[in-house]
Amino acid sequence: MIKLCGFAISNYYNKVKLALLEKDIAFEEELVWSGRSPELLAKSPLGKVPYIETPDGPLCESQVILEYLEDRYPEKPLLPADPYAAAKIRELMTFMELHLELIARELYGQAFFGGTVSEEVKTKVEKMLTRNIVAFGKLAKFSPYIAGAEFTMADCAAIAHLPVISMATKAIYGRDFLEALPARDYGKRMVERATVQRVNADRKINQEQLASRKK
Ligand SMILES: N[C@@H](CCC(=O)N[C@@H](CS)C(=O)NCC(=O)O)C(=O)O
Repeated sequence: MIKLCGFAISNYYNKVKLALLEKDIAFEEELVWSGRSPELLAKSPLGKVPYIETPDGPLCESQVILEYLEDRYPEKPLLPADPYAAAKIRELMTFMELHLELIARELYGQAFFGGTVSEEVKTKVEKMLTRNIVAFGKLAKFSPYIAGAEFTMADCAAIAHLPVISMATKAIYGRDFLEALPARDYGKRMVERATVQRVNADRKINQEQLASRKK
C-alpha cells in the first residue's frame, strides 16, 4: 500500500493527498516533519515533504508523485487522454508552482511562522507575483474547475496552493493578490467536495499538533 509521509499543514502534502483521495487509491499516512535527519534524507534527499513509500521504494517531489500515481493507478484519471489537453493541465500546474507558489513562499516565514521578511524581498515578491498572477489568469479557467469542465490534477494543486497565496499576500501587503481572479468562489465550490473536507479537517488537527510541538 502507498504510504504518504509528511505533515498535513503542508500544501504540497495536501496536493498529493487530494490526488490519492480523488483517485480512490488506498493509502496510509505517516506524520513526518521536514528536517535533516539521516532517515528522512535517505528518502527525500532535500529533507522536504511530502514523499511516498511505494512497494518499489520511496519517491519525493509532489509533481513526480502525482505523475507516478497517474501511471500506476490509471483507473480514475486526473489527466485527459489527449496529449495536448494533458500538457495544458501540466502547464497550469507549472505556473501555479513555479511562478506563484514558489515566489509567494518567500513570505511564509513572516505571514505564518512569526518570522520577518525584509522590505527588499517584499518589494521583489510583489513585483513578480503581480506580473505572474496576470499571466496565470490567462491560463486558468475556473469554469467550474481550474482548467475547465473536468476536475484534474491541476485542481489538486490549486486547492492546496491558492488559499495559501491569498492568505500570505493578505498578511504581508493587506491585500489578497488573487482578488482579481474568481479564486474565492472557486475555493468555496471545491470545499463542497468530501475529499477537500477531509484534507481541511486533517490540516486543523495537524495545526494543533504543530502548536503543541512548539510549546
Ligand atoms: N518541490 C517540492 C516542495 C515541497 C516543500 O517545499 N515542502 C515543504 C513543506 S510545505 C518542506 O518540506 N519544507 C522544508 C524544507 O524545505 O526544508 C514538492 O513539490 O514536493
